[in-house]
Amino acid sequence: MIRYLFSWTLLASTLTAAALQHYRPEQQAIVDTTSRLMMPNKHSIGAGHFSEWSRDNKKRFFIDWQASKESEWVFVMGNEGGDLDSMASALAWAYHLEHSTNNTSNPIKAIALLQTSMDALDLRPENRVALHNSKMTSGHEDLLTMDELPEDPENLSPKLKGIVLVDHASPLRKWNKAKVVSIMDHHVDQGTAPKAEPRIFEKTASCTTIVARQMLNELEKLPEEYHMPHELLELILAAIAIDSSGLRQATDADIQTSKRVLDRSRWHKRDLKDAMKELSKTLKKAKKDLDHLNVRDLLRRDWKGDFVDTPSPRTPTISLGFASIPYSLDEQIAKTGFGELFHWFSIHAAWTAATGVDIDICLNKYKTTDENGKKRKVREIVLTVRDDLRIDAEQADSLFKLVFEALERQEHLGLKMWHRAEELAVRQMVWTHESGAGRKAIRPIVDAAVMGWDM
Ligand SMILES: [Mn+2]
Repeated sequence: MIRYLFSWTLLASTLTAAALQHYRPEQQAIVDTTSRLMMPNKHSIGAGHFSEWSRDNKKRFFIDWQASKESEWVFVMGNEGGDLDSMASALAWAYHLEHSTNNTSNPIKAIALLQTSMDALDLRPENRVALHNSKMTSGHEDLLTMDELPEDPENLSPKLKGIVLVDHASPLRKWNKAKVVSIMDHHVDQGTAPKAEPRIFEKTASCTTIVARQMLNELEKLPEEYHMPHELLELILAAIAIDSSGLRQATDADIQTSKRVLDRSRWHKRDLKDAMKELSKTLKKAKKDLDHLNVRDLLRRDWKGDFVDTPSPRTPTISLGFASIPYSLDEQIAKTGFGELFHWFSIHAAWTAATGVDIDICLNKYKTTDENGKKRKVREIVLTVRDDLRIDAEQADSLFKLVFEALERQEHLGLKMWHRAEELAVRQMVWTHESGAGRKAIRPIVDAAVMGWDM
């Protein structure tokens, strides 16, 4: 059965070490050397066909980059949250692009890019379990991550043949200059790249469903099918299973596609719903196993951010970040070295400084039981604004006030002051609420406020 893999390895990034010197981490997911997850240990090379392809694919990309042939490559990228859906979608489509065009007059070189740093992948234990089950190399060395890019995305993007977006609707600002050749997504269509092909938006539980269905449709039309490794099929099933809670919250497309994938996998004799339920149970259990993570890890684990344009002539773009953390602020404070409020805010400030974020919002959630024994789901919003990156103290004060008021105006959120709010410093605020609104709801409110900021 499924086992955890406790064998970590440090990335021996000899191929990219020189290039990384020219790399500007402040615009990127940062190269984090502090994570205690990166313990050097026994190296375990992936045994599967899929791992072999993935490693060879990455090697070929670095060799081509060194020879200034990056223009031959298509990047297939998921969103920067780097969850299992983004990872499986990107890997599946890159594999498909290469293999389906292999024996044609127009072979495509395609590589999956995971938009997190390599060690951030370990902050998602469910990804670790799924990759291990798919016999991938430990430490994710088969996969290309942001901290391994030999060039800044701003410079690299116009040189690439193109990018394929999976599991997000429009590219992050730093990829703006790349040609978007295809989009497959289950978020809201933002009208990006109207001529992309394929260009599919559909409300499925998992984006991997859309990618796998397209892949199988095209595969079945080929004069001769290429080899579809069972490790990839199982990775696809894992992504769909976790996003659909074992097909309990699935669309018809999720169900039909996972059936097609299952039929080609080693589990073809198993009942679809049983297999998916079991997968989901194992992965969800792994996903909850976060108690070993420190505050910095929790801040990085599920973080999404980008630049937002403002009408301000002085500061036309602001960097905005959103973390989702499944612990209360009190629990997080208890995890800090000193176990005190000041230490949480200093760890947080070190993270936003390193990431170059002007406004950072942490969305915490936790469960509690009230005096009547009733379970309640509580959420917190932590708002902070820095005055030492793109904006000065006066601008930061006005930006803080603007976002503060924009959030407090949302009566449906029912924001209440956090019980220790009076201990907070300037440009720090914490609220609690039980409205159920998560990042999908909060982010547009903050984005809209910042887009109207002019100072
Ligand atoms: Mn998704």
